[in-house]
Amino acid sequence: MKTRALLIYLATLLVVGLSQSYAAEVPDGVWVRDGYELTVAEDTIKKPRFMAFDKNGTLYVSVINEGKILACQDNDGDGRYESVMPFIEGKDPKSKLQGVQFHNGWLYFAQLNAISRAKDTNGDGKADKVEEVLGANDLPTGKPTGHRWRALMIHKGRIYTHVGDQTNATDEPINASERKKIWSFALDGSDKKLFASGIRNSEKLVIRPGTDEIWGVDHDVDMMAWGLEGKRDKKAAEGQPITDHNPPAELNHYQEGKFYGHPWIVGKMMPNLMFIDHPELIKYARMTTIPEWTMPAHCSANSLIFYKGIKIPKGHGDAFVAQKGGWNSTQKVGYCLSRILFEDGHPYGEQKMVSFLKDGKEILGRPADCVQAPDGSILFSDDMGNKVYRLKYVGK
Ligand SMILES: [Ca+2]
Ligand SMILES: [Ca+2]
Ligand SMILES: [Ca+2]
Repeated sequence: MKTRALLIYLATLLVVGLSQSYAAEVPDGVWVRDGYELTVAEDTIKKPRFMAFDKNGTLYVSVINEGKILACQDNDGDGRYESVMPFIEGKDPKSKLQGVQFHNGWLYFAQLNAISRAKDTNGDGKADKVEEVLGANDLPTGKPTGHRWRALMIHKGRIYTHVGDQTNATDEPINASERKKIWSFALDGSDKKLFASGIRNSEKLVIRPGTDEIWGVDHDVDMMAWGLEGKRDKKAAEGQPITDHNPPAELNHYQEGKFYGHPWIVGKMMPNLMFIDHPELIKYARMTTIPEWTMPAHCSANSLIFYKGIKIPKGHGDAFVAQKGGWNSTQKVGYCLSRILFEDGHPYGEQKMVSFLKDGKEILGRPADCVQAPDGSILFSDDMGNKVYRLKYVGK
């Protein structure tokens, strides 16, 4: 008996030792703001995309390429999610399973052709009740091209969704397509209403704490001045002096009935140079609501959260933005998690929190989505490095 106990003890030591020595580390060269600690929360998921927590602290992660949503548990509360189980699986990767949100005991999830909800009714950790709330016929979809990642948000009994432009910048009458717009529905899928338009690609919508305001980040157009620059050689810095710096990525406050400029007006009321001769350019400019904040061109601001609580000093009400970094700049831009500082409901500054750009050249990660964990830390997914990171304030 004694020997057996000793063997079990030794085996446990070995397993603990091995799991510790194999625990993934933050790559050398990742920059983290002073006062914060960056650790790896999860490193077994291939291309983790969007994330949501339920009330018990289970983290759900969508994996587009595998058509799955994984349920992750941090059983000992150390910030590392050691248990990863499929909650939903078998969805077509082409359906772009992305947006997830927990609401009223259900995990809602968005695909290009559906918004559904799922529940685990027998406690085995897997969804066994899955219902389609909205199908392809109800949803704004259009051609399966372009920016196909469906945003999903539920707020005050309404489902909000958006699908981006079917091309880089589609010049068509505003009402010609249901894309480039935010729509809302009742929770049972009825009562479809147009909410806002002129939006290129806002993959996540969020509510600003203490309000009913809907906010989102919008990727703006690529190749904007290529027609003037006369070159498509993105390796030659002199080839795109305008396109490298324009147009900015946007943080928008989306309001009912408003138009946000795309594709004709970009950033803070600047004409999209592709449409400089468009007969209705000024009409569209007069209609446009400009962003509340802009971020560097081609940073690919992909997702955001508003921070709630006190675990990050003065963090309550600030936005954190996952910037994936884009292809259309000769310089590397983005590849970071940034914080947009708010006062009286409006942004006034931006700080880099984590940067995955080493020496301005080497890309060590691409933040895709961010969420606030129940313990007040921020988790963000990196779908290039196959990790979920955890950023925690540790300063005094
Ligand atoms: Ca753990
Ligand atoms: Ca189940
Ligand atoms: Ca805009």
